[in-house]
Amino acid sequence: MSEAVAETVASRFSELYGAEPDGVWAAPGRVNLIGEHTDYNDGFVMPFALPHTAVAAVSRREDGVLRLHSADVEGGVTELRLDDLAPESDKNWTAYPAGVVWALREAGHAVTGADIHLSSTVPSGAGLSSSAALEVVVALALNDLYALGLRGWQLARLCQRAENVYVGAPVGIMDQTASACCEQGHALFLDTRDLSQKQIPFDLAAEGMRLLVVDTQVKHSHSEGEYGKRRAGCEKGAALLGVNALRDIAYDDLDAALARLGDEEEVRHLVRHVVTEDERVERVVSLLESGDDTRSIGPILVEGHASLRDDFRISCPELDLVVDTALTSGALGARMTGGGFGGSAIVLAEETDVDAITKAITEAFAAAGFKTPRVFEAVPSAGARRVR
Ligand code: GAF
Repeated sequence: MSEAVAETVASRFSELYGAEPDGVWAAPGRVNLIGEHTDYNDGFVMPFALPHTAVAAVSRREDGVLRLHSADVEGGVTELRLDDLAPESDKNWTAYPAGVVWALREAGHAVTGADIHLSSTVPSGAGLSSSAALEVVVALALNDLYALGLRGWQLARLCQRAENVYVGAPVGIMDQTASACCEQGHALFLDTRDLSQKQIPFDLAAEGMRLLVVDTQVKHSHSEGEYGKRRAGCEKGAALLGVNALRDIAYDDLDAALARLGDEEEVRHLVRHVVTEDERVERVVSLLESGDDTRSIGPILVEGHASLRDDFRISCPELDLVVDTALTSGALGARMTGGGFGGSAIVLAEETDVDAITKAITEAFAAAGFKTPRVFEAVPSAGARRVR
């Protein structure tokens, strides 16, 4: 994110609110390398931050008023009274920043108001955490302006609560933690049970590779039912198996656990995905840490896609087409990423194959009558920070 962007957001703030902002902050979207739908099962994930960010110019207020404006949404300034903020009272984009203010106050932090102007380059509805970026940038700004002293993972927990309770979307903790805690040049190995973290160096360019994000342009939303149904199914599986969370089923005990699920066919599929996905994250981490050729993670990504498609059943024809076309055009690995039901896929490829793979995917989409996909390279970028 450039100084020029911070300047533009700050000067728009001044036009809107008649004074300079107290500061400007940025928080990124993320792409998940491996570990999908494991975060609400206390499992492992491995996202990294995108260069695309939500940027917020923010000033404190002392009068119990929250004013919100976005460069990305038509309409003027929304003015809310902090005392009126109530869960699930808002179905607009403003629920994300307002939810963060609500969550901070609920947790006992004396936030007395703010003027906020937001502008984001994170594609929305693309499975790249545009909502988490909005939440985290507001949380970080208020953390600084009110000197709350909260750490990245604590901000992530508050943002997740905002999204679960205020917005009403039953998401896990991955996206907010990724936005708050990722570091440039690294993927984040996160244990979602205790939020312990390890930054894993991830520099594909040094090995002659690239990671592409292919946004299918099929929009998805987590407040709609399917995400919640998968989550409820996983919780049912844990209850039937007598564990706190599916994370507690060891990979070596998977067959025995599946046998114990009797005629719970649907739950069996969900359990198998989650337990095998955790194992895939651990395999990717140990391959990356062993210093082996990073190309060896490719087949694990492909296994992950098959599991999401066949067991978790959250892929769609567009995502499958990206993966199949990428693989037949020479990609090292590919899979859907994020919540599913649309959104984006990732493709691991030799640098020299990027153009041919991109062309093949674009042509395959045209032939299938799908919208033109948006393809870009994802470089592990910085997490949330103050930029001005
Ligand atoms: C979405 C959710 F917000 C995350 O918490 C996570 O569950 C992900 O889907 C699937 O891995 O991005």
